[in-house]
Amino acid sequence: MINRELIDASNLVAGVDKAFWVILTISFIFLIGLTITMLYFVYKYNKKRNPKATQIEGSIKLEIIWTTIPLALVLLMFYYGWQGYTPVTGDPPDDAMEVTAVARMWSFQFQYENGKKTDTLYLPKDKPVKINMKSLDVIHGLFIPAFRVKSDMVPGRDDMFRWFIPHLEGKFDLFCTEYCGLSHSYMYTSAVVMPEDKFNEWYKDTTKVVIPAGGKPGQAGLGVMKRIGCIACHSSDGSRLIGPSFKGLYNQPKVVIIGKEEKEITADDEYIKRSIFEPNAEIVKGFNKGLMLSYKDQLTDEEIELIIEYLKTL
Ligand code: HEC
Ligand SMILES: [Cu+2]
Repeated sequence: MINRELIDASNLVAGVDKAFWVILTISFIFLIGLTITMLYFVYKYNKKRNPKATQIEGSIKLEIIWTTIPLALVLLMFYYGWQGYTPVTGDPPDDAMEVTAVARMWSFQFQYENGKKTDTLYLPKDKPVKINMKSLDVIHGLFIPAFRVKSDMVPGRDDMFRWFIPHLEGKFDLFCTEYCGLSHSYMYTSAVVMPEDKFNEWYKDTTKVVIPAGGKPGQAGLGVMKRIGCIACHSSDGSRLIGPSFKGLYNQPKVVIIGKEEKEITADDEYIKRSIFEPNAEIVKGFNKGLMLSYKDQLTDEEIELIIEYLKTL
């Protein structure tokens, strides 16, 4: 049996943790040392024991000591910090698997080289992986604490990445670390590390959505919307979130604004599809433009149909 505690979850753990402990230890030594010295001086030099203050005119010896010792200490911290940080930002090995992490308000999507897209990050054990960071709207952050992987995701920058080798099987927390708006807390998912053969089996299986059998009508559509994060902005019970509620939407009249003109339309299949693929062409009256971004590359026509099936039930 392997002792899980003895294996680092990724190749970055050792370096990052060493820097952390070195800095923490030095800080603690100073905290305790300074507190003791301070208390001792309060005792020794109070007015009763030391009624007449001594004037000290400077000391070369002291100055050399308090320059060189702290210098050595900060260089030591720098050394371990550098050691831990260079593998985080260095070039990935040529055989690294690439995954693109796409963040938007308020969900993550992971896109694989064969076109697979998921809301959970699946990885093979002991294989290097390079994660390209992409944001569609505001600054998000991708953080997998167990792997010591953390990176900002900046819109408009396509050159940011992190690479690492996961060494432990299991499910690890993954979440956004920039306060990116109202439903920031929805950006919470996991990284799942599997043995290589199991991962390959999963990777080759390109059937897109697993539709649960025997569920209520529309449940599959609700599943798609949960997975891709629509429910961060849309409710199903009539309450207003960032976007209009889906309740009573389907096939009902609706006032939208196109350019500057108001127009009454019916929320039929075509309208709903347009709302998802070109959300900013028609804006629902009373709501803001530019908040919902297109899902053109993220949803298939079949998935849109499942969503519409669900909207019909509301
Ligand atoms: C970041 C918040 C946000 C997310 C995420 C989001 N939307 Fe929207 N959505 C809006 C806003 C705001 C509007 C109203 C403005 C407009 O019409 O574009 C809207 C409008 C709509 C409309 C038109 C509604 C109506 O009452 O006419 C539909 C349909 C829709 N969204 C579906 C979706 C689906 C499906 C998803 C997930 C694939 C989704 N939205 C994800 C914010 C969001
Ligand atoms: Cu975020």
